[in-house]
Order: sequence, then C-alpha cells, then structure tokens
Amino acid sequence: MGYVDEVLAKVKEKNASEPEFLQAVEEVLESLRPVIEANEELYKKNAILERITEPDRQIMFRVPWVDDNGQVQVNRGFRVQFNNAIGPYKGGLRLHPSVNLSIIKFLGFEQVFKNSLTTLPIGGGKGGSDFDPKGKSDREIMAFCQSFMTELYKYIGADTDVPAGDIGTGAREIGFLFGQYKRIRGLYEGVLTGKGLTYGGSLARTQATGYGLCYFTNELLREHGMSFDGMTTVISGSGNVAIYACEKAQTLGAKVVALSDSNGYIYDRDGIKLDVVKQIKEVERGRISEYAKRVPGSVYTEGCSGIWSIKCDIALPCATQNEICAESAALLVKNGVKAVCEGANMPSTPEAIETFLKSGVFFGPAKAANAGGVATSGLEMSQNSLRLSWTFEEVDEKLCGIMKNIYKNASEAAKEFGMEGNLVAGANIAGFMKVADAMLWQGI
Ligand code: NDP
Ligand code: 2IT
Repeated sequence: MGYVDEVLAKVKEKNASEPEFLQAVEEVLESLRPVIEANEELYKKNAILERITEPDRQIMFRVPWVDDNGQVQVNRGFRVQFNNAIGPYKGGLRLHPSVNLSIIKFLGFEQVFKNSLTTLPIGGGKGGSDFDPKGKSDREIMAFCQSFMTELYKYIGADTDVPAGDIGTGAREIGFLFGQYKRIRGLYEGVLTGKGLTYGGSLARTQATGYGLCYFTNELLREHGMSFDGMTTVISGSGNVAIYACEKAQTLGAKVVALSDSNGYIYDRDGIKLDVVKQIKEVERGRISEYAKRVPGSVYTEGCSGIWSIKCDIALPCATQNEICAESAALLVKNGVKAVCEGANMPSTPEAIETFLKSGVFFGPAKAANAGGVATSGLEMSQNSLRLSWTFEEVDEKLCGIMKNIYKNASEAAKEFGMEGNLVAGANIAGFMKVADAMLWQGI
C-alpha cells in the first residue's frame, strides 16, 4: 500500500464519526498523490501527511448564557487550531445549530491550504458554536458572545490565533467578541478580523470574499476567452458572501437572476435588485422570501436545492457545504453551465465535482476561489500591526492582485503535475507545498 492510501486508511479509522472532515481530507490527499509519489521517502519519514491531517489542538468548551426570559442556556464552543507552520492560526467562527467537531475540523483543515494560497503568513484554524443567532435579540447575542470569549480568550491573540467571521458571525458578533477580549485581557490588539471601521477594521473586508470570488472567476473566464459580461448567473445564499458576489458580478456585467437562503430561493428574470436584498438581509435580518413580496415579477420557491434547476452560464454557490449534490450538478451541466466557482466552503459534493470536471465545466474550488476573505483579513492584521489604515482602493487592489495570483499558482501547479485545467488538484498542491516545506524546515 502506498503512503497516501496508508494515511487515508488511518485517518478514516481514527475519525470514523466525522464525515465532513473525512470528505475534505480525502479530496486533498487524493489530489496530492503525484506530489507525494515524487518524494515519498522524505514525506513518509517525516510523517508529513499524518501531521497535516491531525490538528495541533482542538478546544471544546461550555458556553452558558442567559436568555431574555432569564433562562440559562448552554451551548458548545469550539476552536480547532489546525496548523501554524506558516503563521498564527487564522480562520472564522461559525455560529449555526449544525456546528459540530466534524464541521469545524473540515473547515480548519481547508483553511490551512487556503491561507497558504493567499501567500500571506497565516496558519489555519476554525471555531464556532452550535448557538443559533436567528431570532435572538441583540442582548442575547451579546450575552452569548461575552460568554464564548470568556473561555476562548485564553487560547487566542494577535500573534497566536486570530478568529474572524463565518456563517452567523458578522460585524455585530465580532464587535461583542472584541469588546469582551479587550475587557478581560486589557489589551488593544488585532485579535479578531472583520472589526468595525472605527476600531481597527479594514475597509473592503466586508466585500472581500464576494468580490474576491468574482476576481478569481473573472480570471478563469478570461483565460478561456470569456467574461462576466451578459452572463446569466445564479448565486446561492443571501448572506455576506452571496451579497457581495452579486454586487461585483453585476458591476462586471453579469445578470444575476437568483439568490436563496436555507428555506427557499428567489428568481428575478429582470436581474436581482441588490438594494432590496441588502435592506431585507443586512438591515432587517429578514428572510429572502420577502423579496418576492416587494419586487413585482419575481418569484419565491420553497426548498433551497431547486435553485440549481435554473438555467445559467455561471453558478456561484455561496451558502454552505454539500449544497450541490450529483443531481444538481448534472442539472447545471444539462442546462449549459460554463463555470462554477465556490464562494462557500466545500459546497459541491465529491460526485458533483467529478461531474463538473468530466463535463469540461470550468471549476474554481473553494480554497482558491473564496480565499479573498481571509486574504483581506491578513491585510487587516498588517494594518493593525502598522497602526495604519489603507484606503478602500488600496485594499481592493491588493485583493484583486492576490486573487489573480492564486489563480495563476493553482493553474500552474496543476500543469506542472500533469493535470492541466484541474484547479482542484492545482489549489491543493500549491497550498500543500508551502506548508509541508515549512514543516520540514522546522523539525518535529
Ligand atoms: P452568512 O451567515 O452571512 O450567510 C449564510 C447564507 O447561507 C445565508 O443566506 C443562509 O441562509 C445560507 N445557509 C446557511 N446554512 C444553510 C443551509 N444549511 N442550507 C442552505 N442555505 C444555508 O455567512 P457567509 O455568507 O459569511 O458564509 C457563506 C459561506 O461562505 C460559508 O460556507 C462560509 O464558510 C463561506 N465563507 C465565508 C467567508 C467570509 O468571509 N464570511 C470567507 C470564505 C468562505 P439562512 O439565513 O436561512 O441560514
Ligand atoms: O472560510 C473563511 O475563509 C472565512 N470564514 C474567513 C476567515 C478569516 O479569518 O477571515
């Protein structure tokens, strides 16, 4: 049995109850085969694959807080510090009832390679809680965030581990978390990114994941003689990533016709009116179904996977993991989709990815395509260290340069190892090489 298969078997045995984590590891290790085989003795002797698939540490803790009725509630908190070979642990905090160790580990594992691809000095980690922010009052959100940070502060710091936003964690939550960290530690430091602009946040961080996704997609399209101009585009989700992907895609000339949330999707054949979406989602924290009540001619349909039955040229999944299954992928292909680029983390199942690659659809995997968010978090860390803030244009230009570079590196790595055009393999290989090299230099 070869080294890759040996490690895969061990990882499966040790983490049998963690399906999302195993899915992420399997995808990465499978695509690393040519790199590992070219240097098997060195990697095996140093147990690089065993070490890269085992987090440095995983922290789980109780988060008690008091709701508006005076009732004590208890949630579970997580922080998985996966790998800090190339910089302090860095990655978001997800607040969603589905959160468990498997999900946080898959996200932390992906983050290691994604952060490496940005070319910035950031390691990989992820955290969160099974707390559901939906329908909670601002006071309840604050109570939860303060309790969460009262435990988390022991493990993080500007040079140790720098959390940020993810599903359910936006500017409001980051503010409460930062306030509590500052109070407990008595330190004013860039311990979180995605901060408000009045207290150390970076301009363009809010837009960065969505904009970055479009910069990446644009590069991919350009390479194949296309552009967003006139392209019918479907975007799933209607949160931070989806909204700013929609904004940039529209600026680049795309016609975005659909958005969704976990209940259903809207279709507007005249093109989504983003000001209406922003009012519903960012100001009112409402449901996407509201859109159909406010915009004549638009239609709301219950159930979120139906969004992939809409005929489109470009699909940008920006909601959550495994939201595109084999059948949805087959439908997209049948309807003539040209490019699929992932704004969410691991939104396509392995079968869906295979369908896209086999059908010649241009496919941008998450760890390359959505790296603009964490890259701009890296730029926020730099600005905090310098005690300076750059203009929106400066940050946006750097972000655009980083995304073009990620495309180039992933594309060249795929070519070098005989898999031209396969950006899944290219991104995994390019991300892996730098981290593995740093681990080798640093000893065990
Ligand atoms: P938000 O919380 O702002 O938005 C999430 C959106 O996805 C909402 O519309 C939500 O709908 C929908 N959603 C969540 N869970 C499900 C589900 N199980 N089925 C269908 N829809 C669902 O999160 P973000 O926009 O920040 O994150 C979206 C994705 O992008 C995630 O995969 C995240 O990991 C990834 N990402 C985020 C980055 C960032 O900087 N924020 C950076 C890189 C990746 P509802 O309101 O009904 O829950
Ligand atoms: O998945 C991700 O890359 C994020 N949620 C952003 C992480 C960050 O540290 O900005």
